[in-house]
Amino acid sequence: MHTLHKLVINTVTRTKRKILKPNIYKILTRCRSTVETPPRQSLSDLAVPKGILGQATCHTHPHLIQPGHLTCGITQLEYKERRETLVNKLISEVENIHKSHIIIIPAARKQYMSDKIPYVFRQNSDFFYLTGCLEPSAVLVIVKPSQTESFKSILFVHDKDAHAELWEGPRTGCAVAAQLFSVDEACPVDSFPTFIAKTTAASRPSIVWYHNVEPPNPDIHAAIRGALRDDQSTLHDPQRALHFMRVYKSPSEIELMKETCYIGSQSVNMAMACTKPGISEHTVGAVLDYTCKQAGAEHMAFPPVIAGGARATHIHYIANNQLLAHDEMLLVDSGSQRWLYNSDISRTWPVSGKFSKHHRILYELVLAVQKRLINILGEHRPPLDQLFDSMCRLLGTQLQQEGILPKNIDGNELIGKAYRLCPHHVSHYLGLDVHDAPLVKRNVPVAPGMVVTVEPGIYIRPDDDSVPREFRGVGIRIEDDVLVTEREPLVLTHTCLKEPDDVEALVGKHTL
Ligand SMILES: [Mn+2]
Repeated sequence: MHTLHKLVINTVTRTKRKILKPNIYKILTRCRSTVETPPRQSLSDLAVPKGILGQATCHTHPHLIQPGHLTCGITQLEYKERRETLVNKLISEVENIHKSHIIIIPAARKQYMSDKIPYVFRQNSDFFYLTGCLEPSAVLVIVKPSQTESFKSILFVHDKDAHAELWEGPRTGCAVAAQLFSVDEACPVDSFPTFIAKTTAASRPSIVWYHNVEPPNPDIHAAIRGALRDDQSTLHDPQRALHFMRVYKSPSEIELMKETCYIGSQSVNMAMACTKPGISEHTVGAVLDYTCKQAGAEHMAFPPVIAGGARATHIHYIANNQLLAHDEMLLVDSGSQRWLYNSDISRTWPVSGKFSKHHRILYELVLAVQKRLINILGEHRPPLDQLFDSMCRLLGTQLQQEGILPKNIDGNELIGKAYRLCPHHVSHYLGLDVHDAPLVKRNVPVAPGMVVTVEPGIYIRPDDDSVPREFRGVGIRIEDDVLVTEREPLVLTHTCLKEPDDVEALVGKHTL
């Protein structure tokens, strides 16, 4: 990253210093700092065990995790408190003191691209949010007996196994997992089916909280379904309550969001700097990937859209295999994942480094709408669905002013025409998942602590004869990640260039 980072900085120094505020070193050194305030840990039994374990710890990977934290930026206590909050939320949803509650949250299992060849493992976000555990196929079970206030957290993990560890690397094992993840008990995953059958049988009548649809680990699904075959257990879904927790970011999560958004921003800036006519979309993708990883991301947040010219009118274009032509605009929708927290950024820039007259008209129009929407988000904190209505209205009016839509239409007809040119939603929640907390509907007003995207666009097909010819065959989207606060909304991706003059100053300034 150092070399690439210097290159972007030098480029910008030569052109316009103010457009990049380099503080990536701050991010990279944050975790190495020895002057960090010690994390708040009220319970003396919370401590991260030493030794080589199944995942990075503050002892083995001090360059990644601060002392006393379980995962980067998050303490054992915060994970413990999340489990407590979840239990209290679920119990208040279905108040019945005569019933026991059993909450089952499985980890993701490994996915394979072909025989024994795994994809990069991605933990299930709900499970990670409650445990900080990165182990595949683990299971969190929380048991709260009827008539009692207290509950017990049990984590099922893979126990130590010399042969398996020879192939796959060290495991945390049951003896250490309880301490590491600050749960009451850790048991081998193999014992989960028997445990769940016995526990449900002994807890009747019980309420079992388990996400039954699209289970993250189908291997244990049958065991859970089997345990529920009596008529004294009722199945409920814990996901809605969990998503209502996850949608509000804690102060430590906000720091992690700032960091991933900064990394994502710098990678898109670098992609701009490397763009030249004749290079392929795939090469731009390699720059994004490299820059994200060098800056501390595990990988990109999703397969990026890197679409030159009319290809940008296909919203989910990810073939990314065409060469970029001099007269095209390039739309990039990309993001980084750092410690499972995602950024999601879209920018559109001219391949040549200079906007054509008509491309600039469209670009400035989308940018004006995007900035207005960010203001609306702060001024009114509307539900995201309402922000979408605002986008359609604003786009319609602006397109009319530029003579792109006919002047003689208004109201719903105008909004309808604008919607046809921007057929996707203007916003989604962002966090551990790119489309975060999907069970929180977009009809609830946004509130401080939420991170949302603001991403208006216009997509004009080459054969769209309802639009003047000179505007056809282009897709433009500008997307920032915004933290809703008590005051002004905070644009977490503010270091990613979007002013047209700044963009022109950066595009093509770095030779690969
Ligand atoms: Mn998005």
